[in-house]
Amino acid sequence: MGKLVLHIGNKNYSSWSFRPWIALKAAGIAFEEVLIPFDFPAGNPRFKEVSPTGRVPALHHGDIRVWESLAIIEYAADLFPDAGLWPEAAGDRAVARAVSMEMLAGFRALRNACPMNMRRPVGRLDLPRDVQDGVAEDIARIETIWRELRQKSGGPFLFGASFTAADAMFAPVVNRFEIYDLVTDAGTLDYMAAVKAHPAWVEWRDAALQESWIVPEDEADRPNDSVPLQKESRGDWSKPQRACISPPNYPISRRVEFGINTAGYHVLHEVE
Ligand SMILES: N[C@@H](CCC(=O)N[C@@H](CS)C(=O)NCC(=O)O)C(=O)O
Repeated sequence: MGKLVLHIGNKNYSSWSFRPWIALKAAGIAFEEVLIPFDFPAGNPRFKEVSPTGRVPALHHGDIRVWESLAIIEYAADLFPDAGLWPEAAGDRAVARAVSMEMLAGFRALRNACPMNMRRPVGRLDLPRDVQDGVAEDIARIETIWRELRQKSGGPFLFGASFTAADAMFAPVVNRFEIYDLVTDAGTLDYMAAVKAHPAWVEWRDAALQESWIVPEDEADRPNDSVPLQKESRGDWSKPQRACISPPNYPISRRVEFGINTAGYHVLHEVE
């Protein structure tokens, strides 16, 4: 069997890349990873070379190209039926696929307002009321899924002792719940702790923390256009991580360097 090559985006931000990556890792399936960073304002043109949608993740296996996170997981499960990507019992497998599909197709309010961000310090967002309501609805449904499945399986993961593809599909939500301080339920926090302790999670997170790219659109705390740019002296930054990029909606004459520090997100410098 030829090697599997998984093309992914930044580990700090790319929630869809994270899903098949952690599913394959946790199942012990060997693959090579190619990281293509989101370091261009209008998306990286290399995404189009590896994926027909111009989006990552994308899996290459010889001549075969598979895009869409869940399709990648299904392809791997076809290749490695004994790897335990899905739960063993047919009924459990059906439910695992159903909740994975819910994740793939839904929870848009949460996904839009609260992007995955492995290095963001924990802190609540000040969201407009209508956005908050949508996010709260998504959180309630996800907590119900997690609670019911773990009650039935005995946990610590959704389908019992092993981390499955369903856990992988929700892994980025664990990060969102944590960094935006969205949940307090003991069972939810217990599930999050189990996922975060998984060696595959730790490996991804540690690599994410080494990255220096800043993607303004994925920084929930970014200043928006109605807020005047906050200029800061570079000297004030004890350990700045910065990238010379501009959001796509900024006129080219207002190219800016962005930076992030423990207090959050700031514009460092405006480039003429
Ligand atoms: N439904 C797709 C979503 C893929 C997706 O939106 N990927 C993002 C990264 S997390 C992307 O490639 N964005 C680049 C762009 O939109 O230019 C999947 O499940 O794989």
